[in-house]
Amino acid sequence: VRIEAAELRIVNLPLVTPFVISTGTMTGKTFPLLVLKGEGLEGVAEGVMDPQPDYLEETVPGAMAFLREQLLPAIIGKRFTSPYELASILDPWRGNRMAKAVVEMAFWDLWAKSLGLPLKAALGGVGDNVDVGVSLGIAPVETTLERVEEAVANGYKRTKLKIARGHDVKIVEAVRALHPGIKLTVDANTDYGLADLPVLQALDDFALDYIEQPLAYDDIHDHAKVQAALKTAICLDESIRSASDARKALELGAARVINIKVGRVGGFMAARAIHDVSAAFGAPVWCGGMLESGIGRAHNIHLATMANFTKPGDTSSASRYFKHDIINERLEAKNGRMPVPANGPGIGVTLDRDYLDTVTMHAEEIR
Ligand code: OSB
Ligand code: MG
Repeated sequence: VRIEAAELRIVNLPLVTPFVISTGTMTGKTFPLLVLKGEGLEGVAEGVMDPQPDYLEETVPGAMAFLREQLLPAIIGKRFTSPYELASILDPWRGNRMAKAVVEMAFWDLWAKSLGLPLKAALGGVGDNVDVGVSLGIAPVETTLERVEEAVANGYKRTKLKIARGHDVKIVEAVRALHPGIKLTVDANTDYGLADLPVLQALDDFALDYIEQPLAYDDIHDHAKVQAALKTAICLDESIRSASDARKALELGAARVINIKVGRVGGFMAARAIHDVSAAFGAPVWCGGMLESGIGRAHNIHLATMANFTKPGDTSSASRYFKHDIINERLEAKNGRMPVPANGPGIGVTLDRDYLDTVTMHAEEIR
């Protein structure tokens, strides 16, 4: 496909409820939206960077400048016969994985559409739906218990509790007391250090499926020390940027489970490589989320159809986050299973351009 032009926007969607994690509170979701145009088709993707660098280093303003001034001009007007060819432009550049992922993911959508294939087929995934769970933000015990009750009643296959120092053992204990049998996990988003090992060891007694990202976003080594001191598996999210990171983490015993976010690792080529190296180590993976709109959510669901995504992902119903989505389709899970969107080839969802215009903060055309 020849990429003829790009439409680049900043979108802001209000969240139904504020989402609180150890690094801060989100009341809305602000993200770059990219449409790549070529041969009468459109490939769409969104970026997962935050306005401020509080999850990883990349930011919305930084990504917008890089996309506008360097990345998009480097690919517009060129023909790429597959994502492998596009990688030859993206790979030599260091870092900026979230910005590269927006372009790479939009190209996969465009390419799959040019082949008339659903994205999952282009990726090598199978199936019409994927297992999903919920991610519950930090909240008082009573609120959390209500949210867990609701998630369980809706049939979600796993409940993930966000934790932070001082908001950990008590909350897990309260949830476990009422729900002894559910698949339960916690996500610290990097809030702990090696000195907090006793707290992590206290969490070891609650039959958690895994403890996600207890230590620093740029650490692998110290996670190996913590993993050696726990029965519970560690799952790495922020620390895994590439297949090489995954290989090192699994080799060192720093984790036994990997959270793959296609938007975090630079796109589907990297996501698939992490999936494959994890499978080679016998380590299950699952598909994480970043409170994406329907566009990023659709990409995530297609990714999660690959064979080694054996644990429930974070791609729960869009209505849990947004009153109104920017797509025409409704991405809603039933009994803990999220249907793979299939309204046409590629990601299988379509932009609701009228609503999109009302939530667009900024728009530009690059050619
Ligand atoms: O660590 O998985 C995370 C949301 C924002 C930033 C980081 C994370 C999350 C989530 C939300 O857990 C998952 C979702 O999209 O539902
Ligand atoms: Mg996480």
